[in-house]
Amino acid sequence: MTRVWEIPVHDSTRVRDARVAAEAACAHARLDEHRTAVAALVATELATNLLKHAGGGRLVVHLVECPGPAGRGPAVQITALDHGPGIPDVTAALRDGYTTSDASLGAGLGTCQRISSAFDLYSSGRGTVSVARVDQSTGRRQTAPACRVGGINIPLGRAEHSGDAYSCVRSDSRLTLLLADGLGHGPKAAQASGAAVDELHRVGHLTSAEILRHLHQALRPTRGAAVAVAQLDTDTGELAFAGVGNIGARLHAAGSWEHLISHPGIVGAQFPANVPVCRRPCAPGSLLVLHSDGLPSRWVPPADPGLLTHDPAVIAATVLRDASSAASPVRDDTCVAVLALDHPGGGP
Ligand SMILES: [Mn+2]
Repeated sequence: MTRVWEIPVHDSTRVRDARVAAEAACAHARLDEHRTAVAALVATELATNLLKHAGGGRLVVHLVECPGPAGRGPAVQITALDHGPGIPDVTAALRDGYTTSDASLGAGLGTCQRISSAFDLYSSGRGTVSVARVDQSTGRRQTAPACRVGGINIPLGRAEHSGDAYSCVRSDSRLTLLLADGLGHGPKAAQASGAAVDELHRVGHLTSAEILRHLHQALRPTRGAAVAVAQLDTDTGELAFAGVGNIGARLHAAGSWEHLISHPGIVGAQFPANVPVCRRPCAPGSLLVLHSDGLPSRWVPPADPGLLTHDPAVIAATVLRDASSAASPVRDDTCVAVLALDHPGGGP
């Protein structure tokens, strides 16, 4: 089940809440004292920045798996989202020791970047999204993998657990991204999507259609879920997508966006006799966005191609931020997961 801490940061008392949430998440992830101190410092800095530079925003802390080659343990992911004016000079802001005010007690974004296991930030006129991950590793990742996965998951009404879940497993040349939306929301929805993630880890070596059939059996004791499975063959670059129920999927390839369609049904309850599998060639630079129906289905893909080269969690959080508005409040758990295929050498 996906445990999430969401902290609206609109006054200075919430900075402490941000730190406490980061510490609680580290305890869940069994990170040591040093890494916990790192996460607490980063959460404090990002929350302080929301107040100082953006007139407030929100901080979302959750645990993510690190699908690294060594199968690392969980990481604490800290995401800060705001609708502020944006950072005029990101390069300068990320310089270690940089601060905009003499009175600042903050460590600065450069320090956050240096001490986190992974850190990325996207800033535009629509605001800033920062993502820091802290795991048990010391130092930064040496080599960039050929494809990267990241996401964000925000439960309805700041509930402790999200009824949505995403996960990614790798088995030889098969990299499989799953997004599950347990029916409704609340603990029973979280149980259903959690069961989907658990089963994925048992059957990640199978094809996307076979995985869905196994999930249907595994989810029978639960209330069921909408589930989509996107499987990339990292040798051939072919993506195989199959979904049952209402999971949104958009593929960005060769410069344009395409909807990938799921089949009606409920995994664990009403499984279709035949699940169509959609196959697409995916060149480096392609990007797949999966999302639950907490995100309005008519969300508009980001106009700035520069965003698409960022950390997948930053892309996911930016899509989520820009799709929701005060005029159409979110009525469900909302999860967005992104799979990005890197260009050789890691550049755009
Ligand atoms: Mn839903």
